[in-house]
Amino acid sequence: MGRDKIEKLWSLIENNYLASDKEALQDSFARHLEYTQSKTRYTTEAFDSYKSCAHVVRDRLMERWNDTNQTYFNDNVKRVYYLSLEFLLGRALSNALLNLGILPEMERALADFGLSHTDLSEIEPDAGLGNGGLGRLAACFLDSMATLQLPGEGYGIRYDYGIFEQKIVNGYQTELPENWLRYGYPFEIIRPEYQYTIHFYGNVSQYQDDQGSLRNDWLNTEKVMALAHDIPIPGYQNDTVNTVRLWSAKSTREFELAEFNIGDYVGAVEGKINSEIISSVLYPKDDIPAGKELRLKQEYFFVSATIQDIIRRHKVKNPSVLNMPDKVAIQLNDTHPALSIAELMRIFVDVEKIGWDKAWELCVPIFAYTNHTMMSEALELWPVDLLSNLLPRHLQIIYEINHRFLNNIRQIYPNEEDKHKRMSIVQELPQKAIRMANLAIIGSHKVNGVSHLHTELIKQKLFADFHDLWPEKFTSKTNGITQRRWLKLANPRLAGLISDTVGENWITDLYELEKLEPYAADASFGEAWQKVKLENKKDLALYIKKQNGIEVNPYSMFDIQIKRIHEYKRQLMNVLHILHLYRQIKNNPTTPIVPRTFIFSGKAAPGYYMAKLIIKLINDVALKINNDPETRDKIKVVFLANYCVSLAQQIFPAADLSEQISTAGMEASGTGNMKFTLNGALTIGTLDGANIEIKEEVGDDNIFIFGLDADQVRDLKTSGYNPLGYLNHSPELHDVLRMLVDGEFSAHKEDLYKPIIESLLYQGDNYMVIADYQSYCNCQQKVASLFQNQAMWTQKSIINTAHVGKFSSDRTIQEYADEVWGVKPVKPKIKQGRKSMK
Ligand code: 26V
Repeated sequence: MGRDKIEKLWSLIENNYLASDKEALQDSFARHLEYTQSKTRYTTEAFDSYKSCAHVVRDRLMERWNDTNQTYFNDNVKRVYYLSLEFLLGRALSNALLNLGILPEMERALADFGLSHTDLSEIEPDAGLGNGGLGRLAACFLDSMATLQLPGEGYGIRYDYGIFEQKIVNGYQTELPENWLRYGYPFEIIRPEYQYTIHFYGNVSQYQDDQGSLRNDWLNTEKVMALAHDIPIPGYQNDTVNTVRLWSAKSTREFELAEFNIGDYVGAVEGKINSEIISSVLYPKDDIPAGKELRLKQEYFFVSATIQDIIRRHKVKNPSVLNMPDKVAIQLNDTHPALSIAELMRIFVDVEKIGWDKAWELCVPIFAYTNHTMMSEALELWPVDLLSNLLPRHLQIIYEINHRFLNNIRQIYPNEEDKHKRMSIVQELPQKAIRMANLAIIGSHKVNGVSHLHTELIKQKLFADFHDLWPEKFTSKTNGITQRRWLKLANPRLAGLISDTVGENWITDLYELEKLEPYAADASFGEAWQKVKLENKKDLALYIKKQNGIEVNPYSMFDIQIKRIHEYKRQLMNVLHILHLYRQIKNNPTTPIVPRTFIFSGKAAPGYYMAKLIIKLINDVALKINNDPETRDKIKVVFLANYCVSLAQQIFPAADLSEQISTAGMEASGTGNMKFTLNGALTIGTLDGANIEIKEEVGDDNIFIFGLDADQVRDLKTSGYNPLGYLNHSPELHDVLRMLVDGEFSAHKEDLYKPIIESLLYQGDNYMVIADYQSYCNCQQKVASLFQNQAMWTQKSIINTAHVGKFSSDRTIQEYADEVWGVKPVKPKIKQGRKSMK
């Protein structure tokens, strides 16, 4: 085709842009309804309107998306790739409207048709491709990278089924598959041009090449294709639109043909389905990471496609891979993508034919690793048998990395056999297995924890040997959250009040909220603040009524614990306190009590028996207390099913009290704690994770801290902790546990809660619920008395929001960019004839 003709096309495209005034949006919407959705006046459903609206928005992301990508490409900038097996993105439509700056205009456009963008937004299913904190953190980071105009791209898996849908049946959690793609996802663009072959199994053949060097070929493999789907990630009103690229598994055509040729048509189709299973389901986070081959396949599938894509992109603009560290930074979100280190080494050594030492010298500065948990049982360990079968060449490479590493440390620490064993990538006993964290640390130039305390603990405990060896590798990066989603979108009333008072700059600079401080003691501002909270609580009360059929009093204290259900997070301690209040009222119905609504929400891993029993307990307690005429006007208990990003956006704005009560030393950071603070809730919490930093920011008088700190927990454990001893000194606790033993909440099955009692009293109470119980109840008493002074409470609420600036993920990402990745902001060059947002 003639160049001039192509030029004609591109000048047509690049000199065009889509207007976003009301009429243009309406016109676009109408077109999509007819031409994309194929709808008439008789057949249009709410879903069609949602989809058309999504397409209107998607169209408007495209120009900036293309210009952003072109700019990064043309300028050959250094990029950061955030590798994560999980992205809990939540809904895209309202976020894109906000970040494109066309929310008000869209509202007006739809209002003319009797539609509202909030109603339409709620039709969108959540993209729930994650379990909890780690996956949501990845999503907040994408938002911040785009807002800071950093050339950052996410890589992940396009699971057909995200985190399971939780239904409560008879008080028990049940899990249903969450087929979020069922009706198509309008925000993804399939990229058939980016497909890679992924190899599994097979064998390694060694030979000498012409130069006499030893070479390894990985042969006779089974092959699967990885197919790219891109989702745009818009920055906040700044022209930048970054990408998260998700891989889905497709069978190879080659594979299909072979089977078809032997005439087994149905068998061929079956085989095709088998290979495509790799990207079908997100693994729920179980208490024991099972050595499941499919999970390992997912990890390698993801890693191989991603590394191939990064190298392909690099080579388009650079003569060789030798300058990769100048152009590429790779962040490993936990060890799940840590095979990347072996994969990059394999490509450097086997494919690019670079010598081992040089290859390693290139590799280490590219990678950085974030650890997200102190719990040693959650560290990934892959049995050598599994690896040698699935990825024989990678196992050899891991052995080689380990061999060289051990040689080094044997010189540095001669005669310290135990240390060598601890630091080895290979665990020998009880089963030969690969320690993914050791691989990640050895192959990275930076390793970080996600709060100050967590970083100190990994330095001094979990990875102490590595910290001794490489102290400069370790760094702390306290987590953060995006205020765009968690305040501006989730809580429009509060966002409005704040912007009316101190302006809008907080949207991109959260420290601006400090300007609220002088208003904390201002009575009329306090009233406005309180009114917002009340309205938000009324909204949530309506939702509770609709979902659970429970009437709650919006003037009661909304005391909320929403997060994964896990023993270390101690939802159980919260329940014991509720039982204590219940007992108090029952024993003496005239005791003055501050009315509270206890709200829980969260999923338990499907195989985690104790966590599921705790959900059942919460629901049983709710059933009894909510229906007891003596107590139901004072305390209510609500378990909201199916906790997810969009539900979270409805709950945080309505919170008075934030429950952050993990056993000290166990919650790496927490990010829900930050979302509560942002929305003006006061925290009751232990000195754990980022709670400590929240306390530093808001001040000791504006947070309720109780219980043992991490050192005390450790000391008590080592000196021999006996929960029974506490019980003998606390008749109140005795009474509370008695109710569980006597089956007061489980009339149908008296010993239902026996495992809970056993674990607390006779199995060592690993999470120190009993040890912290009294301190927790005392602290809750202080909370209650403060709540009686609404003016004072409100003042502290304002101060909390005013001091939350540090916990913006913009701050976190700026630190990673400066101290770990070495990437700089890049302004997209907007094509002539197009309109910039700035
Ligand atoms: C482990 C496994 C193992 C089995 C397969 C699926 C799966 C998924 C995730 C994990 C590890 C989860 C670690 C995690 O989520 N940590 C949380 O990270 C948050 C963000 O840094 C932090 O705020 C939380 O405190 C921390 O618990």
